Amino acid sequence: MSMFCFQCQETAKGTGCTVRGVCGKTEDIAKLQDLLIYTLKGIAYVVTKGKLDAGKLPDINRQMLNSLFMTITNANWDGMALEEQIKKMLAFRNELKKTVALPDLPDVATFEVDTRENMLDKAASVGILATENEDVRSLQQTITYGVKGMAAYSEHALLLGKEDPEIYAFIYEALAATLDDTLSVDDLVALTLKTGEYGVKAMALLDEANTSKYGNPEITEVNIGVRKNPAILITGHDLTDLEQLLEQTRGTGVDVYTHSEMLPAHYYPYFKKYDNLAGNYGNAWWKQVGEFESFHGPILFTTNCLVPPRSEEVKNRIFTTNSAGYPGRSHIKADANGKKDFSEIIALAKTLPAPDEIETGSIVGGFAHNQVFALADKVVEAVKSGAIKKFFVMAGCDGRMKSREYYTEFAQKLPQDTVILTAGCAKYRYNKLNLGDIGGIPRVLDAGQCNDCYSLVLIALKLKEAFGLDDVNQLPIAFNIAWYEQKAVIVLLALLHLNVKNIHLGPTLPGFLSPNVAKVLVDTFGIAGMGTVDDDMKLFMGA
Ligand code: SF4
Ligand code: SF3
Repeated sequence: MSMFCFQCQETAKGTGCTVRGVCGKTEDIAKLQDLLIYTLKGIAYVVTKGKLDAGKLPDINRQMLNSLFMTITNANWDGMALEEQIKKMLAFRNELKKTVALPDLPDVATFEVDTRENMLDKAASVGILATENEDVRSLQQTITYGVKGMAAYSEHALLLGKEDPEIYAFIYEALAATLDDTLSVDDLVALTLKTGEYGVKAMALLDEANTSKYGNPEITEVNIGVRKNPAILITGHDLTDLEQLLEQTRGTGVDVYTHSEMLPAHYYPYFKKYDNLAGNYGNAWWKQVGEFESFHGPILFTTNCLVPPRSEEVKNRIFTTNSAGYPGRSHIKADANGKKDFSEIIALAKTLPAPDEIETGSIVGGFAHNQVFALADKVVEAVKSGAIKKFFVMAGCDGRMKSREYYTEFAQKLPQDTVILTAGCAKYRYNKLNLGDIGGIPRVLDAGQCNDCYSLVLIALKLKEAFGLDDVNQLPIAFNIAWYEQKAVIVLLALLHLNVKNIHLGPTLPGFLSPNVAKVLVDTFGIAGMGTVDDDMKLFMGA
């Protein structure tokens, strides 16, 4: 076995990628990511054992977030960038060690690597399989993946100037706990739920960061056709990058289109002033391979999901920033004030043709908490009158597996008196189906990006209050969630922390759940996998 990774839904045979990732990840990249995580655990060890105040480590905290984000599926493919990050974090660890007197430091706090070769050697002994007990390994990884997702959301908040020292302290606590052999399975289950608790905090922080800067999302019609100008496509999740790109392209004759998870940017009032924000091009991340070919202009990746392009022509139009990376391509860094210079991208756009039209029309979204609260009376009335019988939370990620056609069929077969609440790139499986409305309330309510699942939670809590219920599980809401990468893991853990029961998770249950850990989730929370559309429909509708 040359590598081992089972962090995403597409993992080989549902159990683990051992030769090369289904995503395209090579053995070297997998190992460098493993070693980067191990290096972060070393820092977490020193911080927790040394009882250091996480709030007082600003540079390390920020680089912790960035490092964790770099290891998320489809974020960073650049071995050189990973190598550099490992060295940077080792230097931080060594500096930290000088500030505390800790006896008998273990390997995680003392190992040194300098060349690619000895990094790969070291990685071979510190990967996921280094933990022998299958259940302990499963919980350690569940916590680690939740922490990765939490770090991603915290990094977006950070780039908007919002930080929470408690989240950093928890990240250190959680990573250090994955090194602790004395913890029982029960301790680790408790820590898994605590990870969900901090996931809620991270999503709330990002919501506050986004809405305080860009306003509350509002109902918006987004053009999915194209104009005739040359253009730049921006993808990933980071709104500050979009803002800077729109400012810098203003008046240049270059349009900007969003792709995949950047679509919800259109819902924020702040971005409506940019007439160079032309629309949304294409669909979820996995369709980028074809869609980027017909787009013709440069593509800026602000985060995952980056799929390795199949042609040099497309590759040469890729630019990355933040935790995203691709070997041989420009990575745009911020200056000390967070400003980025996108002039290279804009100059390239001017030399390239306008995008080919792949579809026309528009889609509607913007149903985050504030907008739905504004409609609350109407929604409550529709439920009371029986016009809305049930809500289906179908948030999460999309992916390329054929079995995900389930979600399109499920949406199509849902009775007319049901409403879908969505967030994340999972929406592309049904957001162009024209499923109609119920008394003016659209049957697909898109709150935004995957982190905006936070909005769906607030909406559920608001409905609980409106109906005078004690428990969200008494509401007419079913959860039929699709997952792919580690941000979906933190969303799931957040829902479990909030005690949401009977979540259906598809298209397959995570490969990183051992049979015993999966059983705990099934027994405690009623988690279930995906069945056939007809069976699941009967189950959910109670027929
Ligand atoms: Fe396999 Fe997913 Fe890991 Fe890629 S990220 S190597 S597909 S488990
Ligand atoms: Fe999608 Fe990658 Fe997860 Fe933010 S863009 S939801 S998969």
